[in-house]
Amino acid sequence: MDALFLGFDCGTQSLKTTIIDYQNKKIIYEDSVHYDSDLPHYQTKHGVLHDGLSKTTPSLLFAEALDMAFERMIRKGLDLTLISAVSGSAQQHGSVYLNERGKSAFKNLNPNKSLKENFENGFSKDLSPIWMDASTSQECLEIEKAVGGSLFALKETGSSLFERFTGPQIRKFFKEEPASYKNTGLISLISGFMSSILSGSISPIDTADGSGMNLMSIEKGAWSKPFLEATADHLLEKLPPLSPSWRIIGEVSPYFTIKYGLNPKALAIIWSGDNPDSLLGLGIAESNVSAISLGTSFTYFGHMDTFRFDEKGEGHVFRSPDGHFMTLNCFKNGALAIEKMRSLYSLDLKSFENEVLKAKPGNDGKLLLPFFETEIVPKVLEAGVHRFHLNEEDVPGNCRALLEAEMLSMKVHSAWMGKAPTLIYATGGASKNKVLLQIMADVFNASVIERKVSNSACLGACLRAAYAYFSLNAKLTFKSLLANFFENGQEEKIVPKNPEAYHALIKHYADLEESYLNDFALKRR
Ligand code: XUL
Repeated sequence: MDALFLGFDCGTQSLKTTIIDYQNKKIIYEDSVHYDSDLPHYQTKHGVLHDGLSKTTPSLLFAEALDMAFERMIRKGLDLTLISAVSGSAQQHGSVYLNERGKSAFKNLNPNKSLKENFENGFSKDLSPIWMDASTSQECLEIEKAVGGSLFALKETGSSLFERFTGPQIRKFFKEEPASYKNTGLISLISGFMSSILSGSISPIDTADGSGMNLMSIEKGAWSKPFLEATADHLLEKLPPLSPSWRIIGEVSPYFTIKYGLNPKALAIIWSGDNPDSLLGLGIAESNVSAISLGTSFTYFGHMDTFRFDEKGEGHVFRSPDGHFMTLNCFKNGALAIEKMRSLYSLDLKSFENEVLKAKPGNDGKLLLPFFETEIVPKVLEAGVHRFHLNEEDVPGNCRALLEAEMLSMKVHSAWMGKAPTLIYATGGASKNKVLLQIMADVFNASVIERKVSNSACLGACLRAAYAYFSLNAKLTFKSLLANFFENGQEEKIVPKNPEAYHALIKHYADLEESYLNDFALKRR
């Protein structure tokens, strides 16, 4: 019998479900529960309750969405006795706060009630702060000061202090609602909460998602004493343990077997974060392969065998779900900037690509800094497009300069990782733009393959579940697991054609960006 694996992705706006048939390399089911439209009583907007800088989602919503996802599988006639293992991904950083009642609910889930009823009155804080929250600047400063500076934070946790990270969020709760903090029996990530429901026990937090908390020693994969102490009193008592991302927690909770006919022998695998799982879902478990997600913003995913960090603190280093390390750099001026450039010259996508092709690779040294919007990497606080040796009237020059700048910036800001990729998987809407992919191949001097994966986080969760399941009986590597599932070698490969056109330009771009940022910093003094 073929083994089927069930994976979820508890995202910002929806809970997605995927089932894969691993042996036949097939996704056999995909669905999503949309929080705003399917669970309107929580009154979320795009999955979120907005209150100034504070961005939250009711924790009960996640539990209710899980029931709904199972109800839909049953309605579609799926036979859940065929599932061998279950796991999931969740939006990173978001936290769930349970009181003693909620903490003990996992092992006694009553199948005659809904998950919502099982967890009612089970929270010491009803709202989960999520990754969009930016209300903890003060707490970031306090923690940074207490531990001795941002360089130590980078070395110890893989990231400097960020508002959306869980530690600063916990500190804010501890300071503002001390009595509720005291009544908290368990603080988990959204991934840990969901994993606890599915396994019917208190699930550990996996070290990949745990890396997004500013609480974990990234090299040791263990809670960091100085960070625990700097964050809140008695924090260790309230946190679950940490564990690798392939941990089998046990068999699934009887709640799901009795209520939905899920295979009682199905294994509940620890959940992880959406970005770590996306790395697997894109097929990456080795350091010479990277992925670039070309969405509204562009995200660079890198894999590292050993821990390194970016001294500038622009990106993040997480544990990867295969036990190594990964990096994530988000560039806001991605497809959004291309759209703005197209509207500046009234070009549809095809004519934009034609304009780019009129100028030659390297653009005769014409460059632009593409900050149509403020930027995350590098940190740019004021929007503005800046041209060098380039006139605004030069349409081909501007169109090419934008795509080259986007790729040059990624190259420059991933250089700290040490090892350059020889293969890049391009994914997301703009990966259809073959002109952009050719520039990517040339700038990185790497082959580029378009990866058509609709939900890499869900797929990554299924693949992690498959790894844990198969590892019970055979010695397996993530690399071989991924190679068996993805039809590697069948896809069209874009190879570098003009890498030499960018050798000098990479340095020019880096110098230009640095001098622009220095000037800007001087002006603001
Ligand atoms: C990563 C981050 C987001 C969320 C989105 O650091 O904040 O990508 O994981 O779900």
